[in-house]
Amino acid sequence: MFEEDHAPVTLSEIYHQAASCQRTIALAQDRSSVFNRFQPLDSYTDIILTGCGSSHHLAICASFALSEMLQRPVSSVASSELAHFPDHYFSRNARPFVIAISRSGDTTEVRLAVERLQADYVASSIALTTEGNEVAHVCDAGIVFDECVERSVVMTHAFTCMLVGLYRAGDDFSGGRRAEEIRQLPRLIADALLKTEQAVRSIAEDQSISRFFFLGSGPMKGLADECALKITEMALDTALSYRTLEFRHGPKATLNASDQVIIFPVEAEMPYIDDLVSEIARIGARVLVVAPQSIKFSDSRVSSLNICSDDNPLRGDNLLPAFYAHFGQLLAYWRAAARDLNPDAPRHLARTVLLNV
Ligand code: F1P
Repeated sequence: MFEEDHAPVTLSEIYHQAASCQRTIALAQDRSSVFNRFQPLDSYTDIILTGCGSSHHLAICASFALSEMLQRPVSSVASSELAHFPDHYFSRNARPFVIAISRSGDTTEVRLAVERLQADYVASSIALTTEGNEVAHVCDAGIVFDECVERSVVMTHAFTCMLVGLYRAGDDFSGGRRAEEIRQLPRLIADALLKTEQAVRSIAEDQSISRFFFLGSGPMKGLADECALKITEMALDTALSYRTLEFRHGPKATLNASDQVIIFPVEAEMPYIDDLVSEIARIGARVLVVAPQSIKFSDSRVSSLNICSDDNPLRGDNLLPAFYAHFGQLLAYWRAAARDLNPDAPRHLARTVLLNV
């Protein structure tokens, strides 16, 4: 039986993310010397981020910010895919730079992916972890984000910190053009946490909602995936994630009036959001559009949430996932609480997932 007072770990880590992220930014200068060992980045044919679960999701988000900052394609692939199908992702003469992400630092598939890419492509690699040593041990260099070591089973503030650490590294490589925006992230998050909690609790506690759909494209797909994973892990509820417009290509067929759809729109798709939400509302499902500006919708089943307390200083979509990460964490936490589940102890889950190899 869940009792709020007895399950403080996950919630306190969620609430700690503004402070730990502030620390990530303070430490970024020292950490950039580790990234600088891999200069010049032009010597690599590919830059690829990899991880499992939440680490994979933050890799998806980061890959879009890094592509923009480095002005070249940066991709992200789940570690189990890279370990087992590397030639699908690289040409024969590739020389990749691999950024291997793992909160625990010990996840087997992440280590296997790095080892495979070293063996097949003489890949260079850096490990981003918060503790552990299996992944760092096989990489050429490592950065330990010890400001966000977690006791919770599910990843929360480590997601935000490692993502912000990657934003800073990418921005340092490209002349610091977005440093001021990144510097504002901890304040934005600190200002938003309570507002977000108030907004998500009514949804979390609404027992008439049977399923959650999270929609996002580009950098927001990693965020949508992460929100769905948080609900799945903490609240053991059905939560699915789709690319925003892909939702209309099939998944929409299953929609019911008891579903809650949450959309993180990107600028490029704003012209289509009105039609999409009307289509969903016509079926009877509820829609929440989370955006950095308030949007008015005529249908009472559609609402928008702007968690930014004043003018949004973040340009474009690419830095928003770190700002929004706490949304899914708080929604999942309070959904678990509403279902009498202890978010600190999700069933069948371990903090570190290992394979017998
Ligand atoms: C991340 C991960 C989490 C998941 C679970 C097991 O692994 O898969 O996403 O919530 O707790 O671990 P890592 O970041 O430690 O490699």
